[in-house]
Amino acid sequence: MTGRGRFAFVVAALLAAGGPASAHFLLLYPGDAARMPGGAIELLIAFAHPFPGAPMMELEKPPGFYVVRQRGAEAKPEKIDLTRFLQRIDFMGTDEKSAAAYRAALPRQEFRSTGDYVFVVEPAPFYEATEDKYIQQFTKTVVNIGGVPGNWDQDVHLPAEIRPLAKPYANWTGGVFSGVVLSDGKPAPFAEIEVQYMNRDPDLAAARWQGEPKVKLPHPAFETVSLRSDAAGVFTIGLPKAGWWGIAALAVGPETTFQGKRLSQDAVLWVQARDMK
Ligand SMILES: [Cu+2]
Repeated sequence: MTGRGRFAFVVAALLAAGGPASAHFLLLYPGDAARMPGGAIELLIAFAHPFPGAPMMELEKPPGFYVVRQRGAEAKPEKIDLTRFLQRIDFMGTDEKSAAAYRAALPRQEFRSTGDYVFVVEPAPFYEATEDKYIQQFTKTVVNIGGVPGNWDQDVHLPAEIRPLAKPYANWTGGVFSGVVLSDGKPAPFAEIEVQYMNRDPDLAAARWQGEPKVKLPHPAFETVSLRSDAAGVFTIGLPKAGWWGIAALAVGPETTFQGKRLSQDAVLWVQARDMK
């Protein structure tokens, strides 16, 4: 191939693959984050590109899946292991290719009390062949039941973690959201952060994305919003559209190698915005 031909081929191949380093996000999706007591909670755990909805990546059964809950301001937070509820499914991407993911239908009686429930997934490192490295995304989604706040702002002591500076489950569309990127519990200055909007909601029963995309990109650069934390590890993003926003701070964890290859220990936090109406 000529230089130009080869360039065109490489570009086409990269576009077909969704780009070499297109932002990966571990999904920890609970439906609505702010809920009333009594409803069933079902979570989806999948390794995805939430804006385009494809490709889906094969997710190994996560070794860590738990909730840290605080039922009322005076109660002590308690950690409950949830790995026994993990049920393997095949989740279909928007490219009509599916990959292993997990569903967890949680017992109603555990979620009757008001307060905060910080759900956490600690996955095994995932080998990303296109980058010849491992990715391990420590992921949190905070659910509130009944409006009484609890431990939403308390760390769960992950190697890579985002500490919310606002309730992650009570954000208006058009507002801003702030957090602190933590590496082993300490603020991570100038950390690379990627943000993606979940452009379709998952349909858990059908194990695929539902409906049409909610927004159209004006330009490919908008698929992933990129920013850095400041000198104190703090970042702020806007939430211009109702729905779920994934925030990933890349390679902030202390481990940098796994099985002789590079390892990126990322921190992911999911935030839901809801319309004023
Ligand atoms: Cu990717």
